[in-house]
Amino acid sequence: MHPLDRVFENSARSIAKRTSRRSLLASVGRMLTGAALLPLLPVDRSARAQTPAAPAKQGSGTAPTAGKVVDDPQSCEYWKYCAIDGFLCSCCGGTSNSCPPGTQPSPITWIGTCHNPGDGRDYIVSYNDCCGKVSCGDCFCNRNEREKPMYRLSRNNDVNWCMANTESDYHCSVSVILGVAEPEK
Ligand code: ABN
Repeated sequence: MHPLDRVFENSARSIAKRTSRRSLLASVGRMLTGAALLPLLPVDRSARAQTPAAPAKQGSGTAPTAGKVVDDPQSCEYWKYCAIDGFLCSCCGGTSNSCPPGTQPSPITWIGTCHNPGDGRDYIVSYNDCCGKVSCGDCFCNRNEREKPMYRLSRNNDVNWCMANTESDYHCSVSVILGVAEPEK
C-alpha cells in the first residue's frame, strides 16, 4: 500500500472510532443551517450613506416630483420656478428673488403662473434676468409650464431680458411673486 493511502486510511479509521453516524449527521446539519442563514446576517451599508450621489440640480423640464425639493430654492423643482429658463440666481450668490451682488435686474421680464402645493393657490410670477456679469453657469433650469411661443413675448422664457439693460450680459434668473392669481369667472 502506498504510504499516503495508509495515512488517509488511518485518519479515516481514527475519525470513525471517535464519531458516531448520528454526530456526523448533526454536524452536517449544522453546516447546512449556517449556510442557509448567511444571507440573513446584517450588512454594513454605512459607507454608502457617507458618500451620497451628487444631487441633481440641473433642470430637466419634467414635472416636479413629490417631496421636499418643491421647497428648495436651489432645486429646479422649486414650485415657483415652474416656467423659468436659465441659471438659478439662488446658486449664483443671490436668492430665488434677488440678484447676486454686482448684477442688475432686468426691468422687462416674462410672466408666468405657478401652483404652490404648500397652500394650494396659484401665483403670478415674474421671471427677471440678472444682468451685467457673464453667465453664472450653475443650476441651469428649464421648465415651461403655461409658457407661450415667441409671438407672446411676455409669456416666453427663451429671451435674454437683459437686452434693455445698459450692460446686457445675462448672468442668472430670479422668480419674483407678483400676487395671487384669481380664478377665472
Ligand atoms: N431669460 C433667460 C435667457 C437668457 C438668455 C438667453 C435665453 C434665455
